[in-house]
This record gives sequence, C-alpha cells and structure tokens, in this order.
Amino acid sequence: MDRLKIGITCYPTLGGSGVVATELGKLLAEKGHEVHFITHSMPFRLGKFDKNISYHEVEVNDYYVFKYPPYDLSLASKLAQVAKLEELDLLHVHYAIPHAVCALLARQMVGPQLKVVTTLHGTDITVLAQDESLSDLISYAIDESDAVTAVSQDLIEETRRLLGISKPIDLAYNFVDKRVYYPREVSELRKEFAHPDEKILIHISNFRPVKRVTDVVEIFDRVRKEVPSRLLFVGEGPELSKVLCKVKELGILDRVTFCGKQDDVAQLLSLGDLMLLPSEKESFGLVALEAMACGVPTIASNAGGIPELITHGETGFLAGIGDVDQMAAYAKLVLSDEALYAKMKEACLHRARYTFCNDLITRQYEEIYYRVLGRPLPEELKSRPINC
Ligand code: GMT
Repeated sequence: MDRLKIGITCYPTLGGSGVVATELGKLLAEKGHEVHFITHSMPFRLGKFDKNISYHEVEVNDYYVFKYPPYDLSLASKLAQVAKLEELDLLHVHYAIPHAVCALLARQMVGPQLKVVTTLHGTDITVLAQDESLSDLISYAIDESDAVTAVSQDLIEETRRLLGISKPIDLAYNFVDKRVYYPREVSELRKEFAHPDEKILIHISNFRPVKRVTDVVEIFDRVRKEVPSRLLFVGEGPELSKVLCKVKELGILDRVTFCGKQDDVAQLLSLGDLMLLPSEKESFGLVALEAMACGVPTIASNAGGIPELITHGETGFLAGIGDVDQMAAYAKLVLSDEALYAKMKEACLHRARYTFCNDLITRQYEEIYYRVLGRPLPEELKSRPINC
C-alpha cells in the first residue's frame, strides 16, 4: 500500500482533542501508516509500543532573555526537523492555535510538498476566535492549511460565522473504539459506589467554566430527592472548588464521590446509569459518545454540536443551557421508566457503534490525506472492509 508518513501534533496531556488525535494516530498506525507524534510530552493515551509509532519531544529553550519561553517556535522548528528527517508527507495538527500556525511555519521551512491538515476542535473557534487579538491569526491558519476538518457541522458553521471563512471544511466527527468502549462487567466495583437500589449519575470533564459543572450538582440535587441515587465526578480543573462548595452547601457530600483524574474511563462509565453534560459550549462532546458506547444515555444542554451526537428522546435528552429543572425532569423520567431506559441503552450502543465508528472516521481522514497529497486512494484501502 502507498503508506503515508504522518506527523501529529496535539495537546497531549488533557482534553478530548488530545484523546481524538492520539487514538487516530494509533488507528492509522494499525492500518500500516507511519505516525510521528510531535508534542511537548508523551500523549497520555499512547499506551503500548507500536513499531509504526514514534514520539518526538518538543524541548523549549528558556534562555534568560526570554520573558516567555517560545514554545511555538520550538514546536515549529521540531516539526520542520522531524518532517525533513523522516520525510513526512503531512502534518495533521489539532487546534488552530498555536499548532496550525506552527505547522505552516514548518511547511515554509521544508517546502510545499509537506501538507498541513488542521482539525478544529471547538474552543479554538468558539472562544479564541472571538478574541480580536487572535482572530486574524486563526483565519490565516485556516486559510493556509491544505485541508481543514471540524468535529461537528455546528463548529463548521460557527467558524464561518465568526471568521467569515468560505474555504471548504470537512466534517469528521469524534469516534470511539468499540474494543475499548463497551459495557464492562462492573457489578463488584459498583458495590463500592452505590447500594443496589441506587442509580449512579456521572459527570466527566476538565471542570472548566464552559462545562457548567455546578449545574450538574443542581440537577443531581433535584433527581436524588425523588430517585435514590449517587453522583460520581471524574476529572478536575478550575471549577472544582466551586463545585465542592455547592455540594457542601446543599448538604449532599455523602452522596457525591470525587474520583479526580482517571485513566480507565470506560470502566467508570460502565458504572453509570446516566451521564450529565450541561455545557455552555460543546463542539461535539466526546465524553457523551464514550458514555453512549458503554450503553449510558446522556442528559445534556443543546449547545453547539451536542444535538448532532445525542438524538433527543432516543439516546438521551436535551434542554436549554442552564435549564436544570428540565434536565432534572428528563433524568427522573429516564431513571424511573425501565422500558424507556432499556430502549435508550440499546439505541446508544447502536448509534455509537455504527455512526461514530473508529474505522469509518479513520477512513475519512485517510481520504483527506490522499486528497491533499494529490495521490489516488490505494486499491488496498478502497477494498478494505469498514469494521464497525
Ligand atoms: O472538552 C473540553 O473542554 C476539551 C476540549 C479539548 O480541547 O480537548 O474538547 C473539545 O474537543 C473535543 C474533541 O474534539 C470535543 O469533543 C469537545 O466537545 C470540545 N470541547 C468544547 O467544545 C468545549
């Protein structure tokens, strides 16, 4: 096969964009491509050794005259070095700022044969593009990339609206690997978190203000008054102390568990009966997809790209941002109607598996890569079955 040499840059230590970039790199390596991660630290989901995957660490020079050590320049320089040394075909960078800009600089240093594919994940547009000091730079990064992808149709429209961009943007949804995300057998572990008659509500995030994590507490407080239940928080971030205060203020500390950052999210998700995602902004909501793949429906806000992921009434319920009463009402409905719950669980498993299948989305990215390189799709790839 005409195997590609791909450099990937992402935020390696946190968030959904790093997860998507790392999982994609691993899947591309499985398909036979040569993948080089070029990041400031080892991507946290990289896992075991694979002969098709290399990791190149970006080291930042903190020479004493630099008030701010120039990470972006070190990254651009490393991208160019690795691209030359390894004869990379393309750089696939996740997040416009600074990664796409660094990749464009590397392309200038290496030559136009090095292509740049940029994936927009959300806050690089929904938050940063609203900052006038950055918006021109983000537009430049998008315009100059050889291809741009976004993780939802909503994000494509937001990008057009906020930046006035007319360039075609490919839609490539987040995906899940069914070998990792499936309903796990967790009956023993469950006993550590809840009594048999109690439901478990779960929220996983980086506790940034956009996640509206205090809404999670408000929703849970309304639910637990009618449905015996527990709340599980996974992750941490700037709003954690505010959340803790709210939990104490409502006198429900004994019903809430804070698990902090966790690696084996699939196992924790399998413990849950319901996922809560009341975000202010969410370009896609990877965590809700991961929950869906474990058979767990989500109650979410109808923000951003969430409605493209969660079908209202089928794989979860959606309500207006901040409408904690409505979200709690939906949660109570789904938790107290066994037939409805079973139907939703089935719909979740089906939708996660067939619509957001890793093999399908990996193929989409491969098609984009061959397209920007002006190379035909290899016959082997065309005839390779998509395994969902
Ligand atoms: O969820 C986060 O805040 C992390 C953030 C990131 O930058 O890693 O996630 C964004 O990218 C994910 C992967 O494409 C999407 O599933 C999330 O919806 C998106 N977050 C926001 O838009 C707030």
